[in-house]
Formats: sequence, C-alpha cells, structure tokens
Amino acid sequence: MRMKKDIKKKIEELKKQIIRHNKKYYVDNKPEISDSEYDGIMDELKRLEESHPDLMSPDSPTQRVGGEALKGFKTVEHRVPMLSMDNTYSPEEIIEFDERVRKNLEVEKPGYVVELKIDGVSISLLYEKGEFIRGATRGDGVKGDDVTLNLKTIKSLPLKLEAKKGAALPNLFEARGEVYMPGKIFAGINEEKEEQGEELFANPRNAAAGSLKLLDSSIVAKRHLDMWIYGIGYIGGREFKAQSDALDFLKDSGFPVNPHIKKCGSIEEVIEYCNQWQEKRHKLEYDIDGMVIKVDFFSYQRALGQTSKSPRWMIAYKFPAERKETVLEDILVQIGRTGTLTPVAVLRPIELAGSTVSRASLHNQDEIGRKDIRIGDHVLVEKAGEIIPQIVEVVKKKRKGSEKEFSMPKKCPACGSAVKKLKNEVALRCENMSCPAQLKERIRHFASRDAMDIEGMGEAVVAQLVDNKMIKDYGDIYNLKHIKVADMDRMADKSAANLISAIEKSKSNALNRLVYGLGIRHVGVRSAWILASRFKTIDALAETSMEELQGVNEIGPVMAESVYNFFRTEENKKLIDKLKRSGVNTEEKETSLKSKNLEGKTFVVTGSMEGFSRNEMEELIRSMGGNASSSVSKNTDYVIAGKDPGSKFEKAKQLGVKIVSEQEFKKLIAGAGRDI
Ligand code: 3B8
Repeated sequence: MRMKKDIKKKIEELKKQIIRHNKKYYVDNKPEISDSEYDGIMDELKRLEESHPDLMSPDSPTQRVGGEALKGFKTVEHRVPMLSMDNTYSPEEIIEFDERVRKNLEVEKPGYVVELKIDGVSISLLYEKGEFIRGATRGDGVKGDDVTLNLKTIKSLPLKLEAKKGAALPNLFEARGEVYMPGKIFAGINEEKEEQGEELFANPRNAAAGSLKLLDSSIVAKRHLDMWIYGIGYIGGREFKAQSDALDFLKDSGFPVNPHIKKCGSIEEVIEYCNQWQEKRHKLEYDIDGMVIKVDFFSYQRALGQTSKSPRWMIAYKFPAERKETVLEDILVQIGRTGTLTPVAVLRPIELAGSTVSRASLHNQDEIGRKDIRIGDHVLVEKAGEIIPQIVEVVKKKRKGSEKEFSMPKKCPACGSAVKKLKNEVALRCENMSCPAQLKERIRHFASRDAMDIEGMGEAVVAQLVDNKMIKDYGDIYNLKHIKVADMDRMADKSAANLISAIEKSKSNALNRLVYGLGIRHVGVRSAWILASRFKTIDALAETSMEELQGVNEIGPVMAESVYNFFRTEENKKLIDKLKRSGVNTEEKETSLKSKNLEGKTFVVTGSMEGFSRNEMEELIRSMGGNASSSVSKNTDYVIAGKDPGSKFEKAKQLGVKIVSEQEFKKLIAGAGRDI
C-alpha cells in the first residue's frame, strides 16, 4: 500500500495539474490536453479523495464543479437588483439634475453626498449574522457570478463584521462596492506579462475584472486586488436616515470606505468638488473615471425612485478621458534584462495627466500590426492606471502617405545575434547571455534602489563600464578600482571615490537585497524577502530542492522552477562564487533573528506605501513582534502614513500619536536588523 505521505503528494500534484489546465482552457483559451485526458486526471483525483476523505480539502477542483464539467462560476441572484448609474460628461447636466431633484422633491436644498467614481468592478457582499458568506459580481444586475473565493483574497474584505457597542449585527446584510487593481500592481503585472510574451491587460479595470474571473483563487491572491465599499444593498431590521449615515455604519463595521467622500449643501459646492478631483485624480493610487453624486436622505431617494435601469436620485459625472494627440517620431527596440525585445514609441513630448510623456511601449509586433501604427503617424495617447502611457489609436485621417511601416529586427540591435520567437510567446528574445544590452540591464537592476542600492551606478555609468569592458557581469562590480573608475568620461575624482565607497558599503547589505538583485525571473522584492527569510543563506537557497521551494508559502510553481533553474546554470554558479569571494554578504544577518524591537508596540498603517501594500506592511509588523491594528486610539504607538493617508492620519494628529513616514519606518526596522 502506498504511504499516506505519497498519496497526499499525488493529490497535490493532480490538483496542480487540473488548476493549470483549467487556466489554459478557461482563461488562456489554449488547452494543452484533450478533454478525455483532462477527465482522466479529474477521475484519478476524485478516486483518491473518495478513498481518503481526510485528504480532501474544500479548495479541491473536484469540489468546485459539483460533479459536472467545470463551467466557471455559479450564478446567483441578487436580493435587490444592482442597478447602474446615469452618466454625464457635462457640468450643465449636473445643474439640470439638481433642478429636477429640487422640483420633484419641492425642496430648496436637498443635500448631496459626493463620492469618487472608482473605475473597477461592481460587487455585492452578503453577510449572515455578521459573517461573510457570499460575494458576487454585478453581472446583468439581476444575476451575477458567485466569486466568493476570489473576493476572499482581498485583504481589506472583512470576513466578520465589527459590531458597534450595544448594537446587534443584522441577520442578513448586503454591502456593495467596487473592486479595483491599484495602478502599481497593474503596472507590475503587465511588465511581467510583457516579459513573458503574454497578452497585456488594457487597463486596471480589465485587469481587476479578469482577475475576479480566474478559477484559481491562489492566482487571484497574487493580483492584490482591493476595494472600496460605497453602499448597502439590503439590511434586515435596520434603517438609516441618509447615505452619509450608511457610510459611517459601513466604516464602523470594518469596511474600507473611501476617505474622500464629501457632504455638499449645494450643487455649486458639488461641482466645485468634482472639479477639484478632476485636477487631483492623478495623485490617487487607483483609477477614478469621475464622481458620483447622490441625494443624501434616503426618504428623498425613495421619493425620487428609479427607472428600470438606474436610480433617479443619483448621477455620475464622468471626467473626459485625458487623451492627447502627438506625433510618433520613431520606434526604438529595447532589450530587457532577460533578453526580451520590446518596441518603444518615441513621441513628440506632451504633457499628460501630470507628467511629460515622450515614450510609450508598443509591446510587440502583433500590437503594432493590430493598431496599424506607422512611424510618422499622429497618435492618441492615454495613461493606463494613471501611470503607463499607451497609444490608443492612430489618427488615420492625418496620414500623408509618407509614414513608414515598422517591423521587428531579425537580429538583436545590441549584439547582432539572431533573435528567437519562443513557442507560445508573442515576444522576441535575444538569447545571447553576454549581450551587452542585457548585461547593462542586469547590472542596473543589481545596483538599483530596491536591490543592492549602489548610488552612482546610473544608466550612463553602467553603459561606460560595459562598453569599456571594465565589467562583464555584476560580480565584476566588486573588482572595480578607483583609478580605473576615475579615468572614465565625465567622472570626477570625487564621484569615483563616492562610487567605490557605495560599492563597498553594498557588500554588507541584507540577503534579501542580493536575492532580488540577482535578477531571477519572476522574483520580485517581496518574494526575494520571503526566500531570504526562509533559507537564510544563498547556499541553502541554491541547493534547495524543487519540492522544498514549492512548499514555501507564496512561492508558486513558476517562480520555484525559475529559482531552481537559476542556481543550476554554470554561469550563475560562478557569479555567486565571485560575489562571495569579493566579500558580499550572502547570509541573513544574526541580528535579524533577534529583531524583536517592535515587541509590544502597536502600529496603524494608513495610506498607500511605495514598496509594500498596507497588508504586507502589517504582516511585516506582526512578524517582528508588533501589533498591527486598523483603528487609531490612544493605545496606538505609531501611525505609519503613506500617500493619501485619510482620516486615521487626522485622528492620530488629534490624539497626539507619533506619525512616521514609510522611510522612517524602514529605518526603525533596519535598526531591528531587518532591511527592506
Ligand atoms: C446605486 C448606487 C449603482 C451605484 C450606486 O465608485 C446604483 O452607487 C453604483 F444603482 O454603481 N464606481 C459609487 C460607485 C458606483 C456606484 C455607486 N457609488 N461610488 C463607484
């Protein structure tokens, strides 16, 4: 008989296979195996689970399908239909809306609540006796998809509601809100997709919608979705006077409620507030596509009623999309750290959504073909996720006929080796490991702020070092001598000395920085940190087995494979050796094990951080012995304030709680032996 351990392993393996093939089939539309092969795997899994019910887990794909072929999500009917909103782009129509409201209600000043219009995916969350039992997408308004498991990956989603003192939790309660993907996460995912030669998400909203529809919630968890809750769909045995009271209740119950909600007494004030946000919208970490104006009192809302599609007591004011026309002057080809060739548009510079735009990635040849982009074209440019400039379309009527079609080179523009198109990828790759363009990117990555943080190793310096053959890999950085560096173009003696000392200093960096700096495919800042904490030395990481890597929490199979392969390449082995011989720290420092000086301290994190999400920050605090709380009180020791901090920040000021920035917090924990 097989050992229990072996059966468990087999079950895990079958589950992984099924999840993988589900994705290939349902998400990528590229099945790799026949239906009967798929059924064969599923049958084996069912058989094993049936004879070992203790090894069956609720997340098993056999559970999700209820015995039938996997078809995606269960549809569920909303208790109260989820309507949509009336939209307008014109401030005049907001005034007309106000006139209508006042006339119908026969009230001079009805009072409004103005909210940001989050550009995400509408969802409903159902709670029974305060416990989250089901979440669904809006769907057609009457029925939506049951995406409970995926919504549970959203860390700000309360699984249990907090009851305010004395108040009973409603028996049945439905909250409504908008799930979104923060711009930074969106940018990171697309970067990864580009590197992998996969099709990109057009914008954060599509990325959020696409992520919510994934059948494997462990992949959804990596998408770092977040949400804002804006209303109540149903509440048993309770009534509120106004939307603003409902929002307060939602906040008190533990829901994330957007801090930028404002009560306005007059329509002039409403319009003024909308205009303010039209200007400021780029400062947010998520996309908003307008403002939502709601009559505050529920009695007024009921009196105004609704059409079959949308309530009459609200209107959405949509911002005009910030698009600008410019000329595409040229197309360059960039080579990434892992050899991917990316076509990049050189644009006549324009001011767009708060910054000057002169470049936009064109992603790949297919994309250029699909949009029929030619050199010399007039193009419309927009920013996705408030960050990434994209060419939306070509202004065809401005074509003169002199525009030039572009095709990707057959040879790497940097080293001349033939480029390859890998199977199932749209991207082209230069596979020459010593291609100078790749090398420059790898070195820049190694020296970058989140990696070894070597100040002075900017683009120009790295280019010279590589072009003058002073370094052939990042290991050579540690053999640089002052005398040679000072010999470089535009390098003063003082700068050379600074660079050498920055290089020297980087030798004692924490291990996670080195792991990240190695540039292993798929390994980001956070995974590097996890790997360093888990394995403690570079040797242990290099020697670990595939099974062990896959067993590390949050390290998925793709990353595990990438890490495993990285350390088995001769070239990389030599590199690590070289780094060690130069005296670069390759071990988790002793002090980090005693890093408990957050012990007993209570932190509240507010606003958005640069390097970490709020939840990751909280995990970090807990891992170092501190408490992370969600509300500020006089027992709070520190409030860590990121960008856009909101009401907790105000409260901390009121109570005189110490407020620190993300940078100050990092220093605080660096003192505790951790470095991030
Ligand atoms: C009624 C109220 C739909 C919505 C609503 O940020 C209704 O309130 C709705 F039928 O879709 N995207 C918001 C947002 C969306 C809606 C809303 N409030 N803040 C949003």
